[in-house]
Amino acid sequence: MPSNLFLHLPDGDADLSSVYESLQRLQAPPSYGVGDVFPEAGELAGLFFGDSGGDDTPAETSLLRTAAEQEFADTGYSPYSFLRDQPITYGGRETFDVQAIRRDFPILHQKVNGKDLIWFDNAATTQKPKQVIDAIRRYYESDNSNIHRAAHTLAARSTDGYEGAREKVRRFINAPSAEDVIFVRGTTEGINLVAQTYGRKFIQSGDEIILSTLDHHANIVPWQQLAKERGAKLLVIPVNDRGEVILEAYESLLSPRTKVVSFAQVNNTFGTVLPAKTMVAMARRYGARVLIDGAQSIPHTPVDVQELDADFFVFSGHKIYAPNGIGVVYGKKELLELIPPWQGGGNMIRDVTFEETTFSAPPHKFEAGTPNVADAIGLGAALDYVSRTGVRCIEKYEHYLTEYAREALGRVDGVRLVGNPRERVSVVSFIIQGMPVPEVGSLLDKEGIALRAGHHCAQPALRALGVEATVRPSFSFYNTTDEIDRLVEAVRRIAARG
Ligand code: C6P
Repeated sequence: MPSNLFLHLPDGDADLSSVYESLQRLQAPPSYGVGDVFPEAGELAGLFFGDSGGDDTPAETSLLRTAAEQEFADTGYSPYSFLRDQPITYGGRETFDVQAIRRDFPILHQKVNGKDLIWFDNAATTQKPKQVIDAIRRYYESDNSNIHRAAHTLAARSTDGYEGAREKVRRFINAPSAEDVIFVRGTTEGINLVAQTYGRKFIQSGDEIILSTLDHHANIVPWQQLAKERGAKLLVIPVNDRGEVILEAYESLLSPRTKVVSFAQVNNTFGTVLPAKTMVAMARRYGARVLIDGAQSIPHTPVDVQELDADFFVFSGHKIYAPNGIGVVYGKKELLELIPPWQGGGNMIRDVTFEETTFSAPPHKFEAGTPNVADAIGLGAALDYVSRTGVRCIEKYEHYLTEYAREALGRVDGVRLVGNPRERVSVVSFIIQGMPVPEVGSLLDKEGIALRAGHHCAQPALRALGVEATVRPSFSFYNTTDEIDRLVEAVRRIAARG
């Protein structure tokens, strides 16, 4: 049973010291302590004071909630907990109500193969709330125009929408300036951009680039291509049997020859959360530049690029409830100014003659041609949606779902969980003894359950744990334990046949 209890603060400026004092006064069960304060972007702040991941009873959780409700009765702050998937109401207001969230996602409400659709393929892509769909429709119905160039009203509206979305991204990842945020098609394009600009300019023969065994192919192939072209060497951080990077081995790979370290903050096959901040600090000691692939971290954990201190942070919009075809490269200003443009064309120049071109300042220097305005606006709407829901709340709820699924799947005869990282999020990988992975995927599809069954574009990671493929349910905050129960039942039936 989950034990997480939160406090929704109605605005980000709440007097947190008085909240702390009130929490200290609570007659909480001994297993609870006051945790950290998590001011969220936008209107929500959250305060977590549960025993994360513990196995406290519902009675204990309910006791604490009642105490919290009394303590905060006059403040307007709303304590709530994740007790199964029941909506928790406080002061007549529902707080984290998964059913209300689900109503925002039209695609979830359909039958597939005669069964209610269960979308457990969130690591591949997330579904879109109507707020995002509406933002895109509104844009095409009333504002569509090319940007930055024309004097007319629609161009001004489109430009404002596009640049407004850039500011929303800046706020979401806490970049120092919107000028540090470049729009691209997605993570893959973002990593290629950095490899082809920073990499081509600064990587020399004999230099070393460090990657992790847990990386997606998108963070392997571009660096491999660059290394071949420049005569550089790729070194790979190994993993242990749990599917965690071995930090001592990473330390021993680092040297003055290390020019770039690039790794996924969250792995897409086992859900491993890497100690990104520590890994960046370790690379810094050797003067290496660091790229963090945030494709799987951005939807599940708060990201603060200044705290991480990475030189580049890239992610895809479609993994965080935004449309396909839009993504982000954050880069430190001094680097973006130093590195050459990637592609040439309109929208990125100051002046062009047939002899010479001078380029715009970042970020426009990296955005040649007509950009994907509508989907950038959709990304802004998605980040608004996630911020309103509360990144910390999402993280805690998804952690709960992941642990619930791991525990239940692990108890099914014939199921072997693959990977057991101690810090993990959203993903469970498993195989069923004697059953080919693709067949399990097809059988689950017949039950209306969509998930990925294969190598997940992370073959080295899977091979390091001795398998070629797994079945991979991956969770979002619109999923429920009832859906997980249905998956587990289906897996039980399949395993019994195999
Ligand atoms: N992983 C998955 O099912 P793009 O395709 O550019 O949006 O994202 C690529 C990518 C990069 N890094 C990581 C860690 C990823 O997980 C992904 C995409 C999907 O796991 C599709 S293969």
